[in-house]
Amino acid sequence: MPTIALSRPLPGEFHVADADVRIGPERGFASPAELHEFVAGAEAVVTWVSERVDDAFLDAAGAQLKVVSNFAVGYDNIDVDACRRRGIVVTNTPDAVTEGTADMAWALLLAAARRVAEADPFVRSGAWAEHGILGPTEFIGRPLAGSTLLIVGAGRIGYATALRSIGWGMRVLYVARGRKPQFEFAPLNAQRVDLDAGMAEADFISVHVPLTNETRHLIDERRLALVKPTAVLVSTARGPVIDEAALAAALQKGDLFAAGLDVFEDEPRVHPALVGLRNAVMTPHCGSANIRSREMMTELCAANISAVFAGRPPVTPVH
Ligand code: 8YV
Repeated sequence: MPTIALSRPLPGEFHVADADVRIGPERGFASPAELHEFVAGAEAVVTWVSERVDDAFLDAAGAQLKVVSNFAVGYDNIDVDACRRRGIVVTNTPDAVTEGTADMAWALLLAAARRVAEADPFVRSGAWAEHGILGPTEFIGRPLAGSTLLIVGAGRIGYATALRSIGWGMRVLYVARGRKPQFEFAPLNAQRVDLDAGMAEADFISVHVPLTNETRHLIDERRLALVKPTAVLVSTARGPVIDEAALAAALQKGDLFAAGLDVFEDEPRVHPALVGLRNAVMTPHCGSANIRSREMMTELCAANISAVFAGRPPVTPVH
């Protein structure tokens, strides 16, 4: 029987017929060496975004490895070329994460615009009781209705995030390498712009590009200088797409109103300058952490592995 190594326990039903399933610890392995030892001899592995799948991983797993099934839509943790060279199939979990991540983009956007992360400790700590009833100009946030939303990266999650803006009657701009009909037709009627123009025009900016050599520090000091001082920037993509130090400096100077981040350059560490900022709302890379998304991710990983074991094309291969 083939062995499947899940680097962590997964929520929901992971079912692959006639296979032994080996399950790693809830928090993952403390070091790559321990992970490498765990995957040795497996025909399939299910990996987490923080786990690097490179030549050292593949050597440790062994020549019998057929498929790397990443428990994520993003696969910047995987050396896809190294897998291809060895004839190993790589799969990811598109669609499954879409709704959960788009919800998180909105959770951050609303929290940042309406200063929720600042307001909560104000109430909880007793500071409100001490301060007294708020005056009419305190805890003022940014209005959403009728504002302009820029979607950077017009894939599935970008689209689902844009669709949610309809409730606020927002105008949608998008940045993509080519035109995206689904963005330009109803109900979004969005307009494609280049990134610099979009950054300058938007009231809300939501980042959804994958991490590649081209998107590393796509949002850097120069681009942050283009945004309106009233703008809100959120990212549920990958930390290194934004230059975190430059973002912290811009937030500190008031070059933008607020930011909401679910992803960071050196997870689980956060740039120290961000930690003290009251206009930064932060969550611990948990965009897809809603139960339906996570259960679908599990099922998709199992379906991809089952297909490869049966000699069929995987459901969601990474090319
Ligand atoms: C993570 C993600 O997989 O899908 C992605 O690319 O980043 C998330 O869904 C999840 O948070 C586990 O790390």
